[in-house]
Amino acid sequence: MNRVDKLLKDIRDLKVQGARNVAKAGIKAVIWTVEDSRAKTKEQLAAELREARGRIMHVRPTEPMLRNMMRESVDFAISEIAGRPTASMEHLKRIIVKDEEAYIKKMEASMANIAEFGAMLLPEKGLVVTHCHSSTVTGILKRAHKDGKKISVVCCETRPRWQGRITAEELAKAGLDVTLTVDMGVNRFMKKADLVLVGADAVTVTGDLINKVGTSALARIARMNDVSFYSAAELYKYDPLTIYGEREQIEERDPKEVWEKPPRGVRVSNPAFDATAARYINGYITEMGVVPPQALWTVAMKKIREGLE
Ligand code: RUB
Repeated sequence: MNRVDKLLKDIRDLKVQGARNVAKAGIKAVIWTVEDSRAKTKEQLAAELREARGRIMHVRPTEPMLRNMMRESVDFAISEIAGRPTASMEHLKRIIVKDEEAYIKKMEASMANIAEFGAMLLPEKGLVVTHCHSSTVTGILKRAHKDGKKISVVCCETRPRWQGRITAEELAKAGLDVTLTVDMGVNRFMKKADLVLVGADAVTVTGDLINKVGTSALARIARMNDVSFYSAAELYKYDPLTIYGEREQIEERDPKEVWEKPPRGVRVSNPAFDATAARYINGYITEMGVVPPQALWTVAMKKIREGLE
């Protein structure tokens, strides 16, 4: 198995998890495709890039950030190939690798903005409930802690793959006050919570949020208790295809993740994500600032070349 295939397998097996990390790994897969290419001609290199993009884009189905970045960055690489007819193969490869690395740098810059806006939104002292593991959410919480805010965090354990443990460990290491709860145990903390803060895998044109399964229940419990509900989402999480009526596909994972050997007659359901209606969401914390769900697509379209232009 070559290193690109190995990386794609790691994404499928959740060794790489979370939309941003998956998108970054996608960019890395493009870089490795170029570095390992034995293409003799520029046409062959472009064809290899197109083929790799197809495989990378669909490695997990509910990841528009990965798809948006693959479309944009590989289109750009192909335009570099077409626009530099006299460049040597080696030179072209170096240029493409540099371009791809620039996408990762831009992601880091967006993350820094989100962390700043998100940290400002948090109270000086308070309780935040979160779910799953979102690098965007932990980025905000760590930034708020660094800014001197006294934030306690309740992490839902997030069955069946326990991503809540990753969040809890990361935040505890950073010095935050952390409690891990079984998923449905979150109800008892909600009355005291100041805010629910989750990540995003996809945001639709109507402002609905697709995130780790259990997020929609959390949003409803928050609303019942008058607790604000925010999602931290880089604008690449917006799926431009939803404007044409396409529904975000929800990844259904192997039932064995839930129950290795269920008894006969028991069907096991294991959706990775669920949809939270925009009406439960106070706002999305993006790199451009905090935007209401109904405005997200307009702001996102300024960033994403694909779609309405
Ligand atoms: C992860 C998950 C995260 C989002 C956002 O699901 O639902 O909340 O991907 O993460 P999984 P980030 O573990 O199945 O990938 O903010 O890091 O993009």
